Amino acid sequence: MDNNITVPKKTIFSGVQPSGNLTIGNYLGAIKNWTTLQNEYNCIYCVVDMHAITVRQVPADLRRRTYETLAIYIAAGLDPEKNTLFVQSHVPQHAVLAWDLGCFTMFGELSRMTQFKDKSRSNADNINSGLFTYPVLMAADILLYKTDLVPVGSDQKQHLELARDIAIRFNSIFSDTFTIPEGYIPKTGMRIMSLADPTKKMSKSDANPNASIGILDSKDDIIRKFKRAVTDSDTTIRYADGKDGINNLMNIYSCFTGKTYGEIEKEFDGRGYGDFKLAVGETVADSLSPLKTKFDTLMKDKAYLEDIMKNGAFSASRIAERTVSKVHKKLGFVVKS
Ligand code: AQP
Repeated sequence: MDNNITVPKKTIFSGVQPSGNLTIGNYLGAIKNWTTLQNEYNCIYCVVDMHAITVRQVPADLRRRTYETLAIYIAAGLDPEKNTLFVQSHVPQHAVLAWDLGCFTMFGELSRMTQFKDKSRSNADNINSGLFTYPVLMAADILLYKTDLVPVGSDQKQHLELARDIAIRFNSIFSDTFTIPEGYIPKTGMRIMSLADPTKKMSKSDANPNASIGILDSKDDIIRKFKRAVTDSDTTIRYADGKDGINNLMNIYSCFTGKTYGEIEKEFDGRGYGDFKLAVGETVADSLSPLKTKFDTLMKDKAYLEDIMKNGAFSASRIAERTVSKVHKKLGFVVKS
């Protein structure tokens, strides 16, 4: 029996838009889970700046947040030696493949995307075609790297399903080209909701600063925002239908402490919402504190961050170029001599 057979690691791809101050939704729904995957998988994590411009950005803020997002990845525990970390616009094949895939994506499919509908409502003065074709660029991001698994929050499930449909469609027309990606959606932290309206997801671009908890918020701000979190008029801390605000706080508390809902209910038996909100605020702030310290150190060393961006883009480009040239051959494009 041959004991030297090594099974190639599966590839994981994911990213966050530098479109605002990253929230605990981005942390619990995405980044925190990525850190548990880096030893077992071939991980590629991108700062998706091209996605961010589907909504108007202030250029200086976008630039700063791109550095910050990369620094948060590393501060959260992603080792640049083990993961490919890069900035999307540094690998132009993302845009090239997005164009190709757009020609295999139906208008009706994009019209059904709930994020497009939500963002059109919140950006009524700027419903640009990039906002509409956002899922095609996301499909290109994923399919460029032969991605097996995509760890995203449940809010991105619909986009991931579309990426799979596009890949299956392309493969069935042109023979096997793309790996069909699977979702890797965490059981806990799946969907962190807004503190101002717990029926809506927490978003970094929410205009109301009290609706979200930023990963880099100060302890005082975190506690203050949790104290103001919208809850119901009941007084007992229990997870139940119709208690969206408390359910959300229990989910957040559970993600940071590892406690089950039953354990949380027991811990706060006979105590009021005020006590519970304070405990959630303190726990979240204390848990994020080491990340913030590391982030501050990293942000003082731009050259280090730029080095990581450069190395990451180099590794990513090598794979992306191969995929694009394969796709172009299949499409019938003349290969550049
Ligand atoms: N509230 C959330 N709960 C769980 N997961 C979430 N994610 C985002 N919000 C939540 C996950 O974070 C990853 C990166 O998201 P993104 O930046 O690419 O886009 P998004 O989903 O649109 O995130 P935001 O914060 O809502 O950004 P804006 O406000 O700019 O649109 C994804 O894996 C997502 O699932």
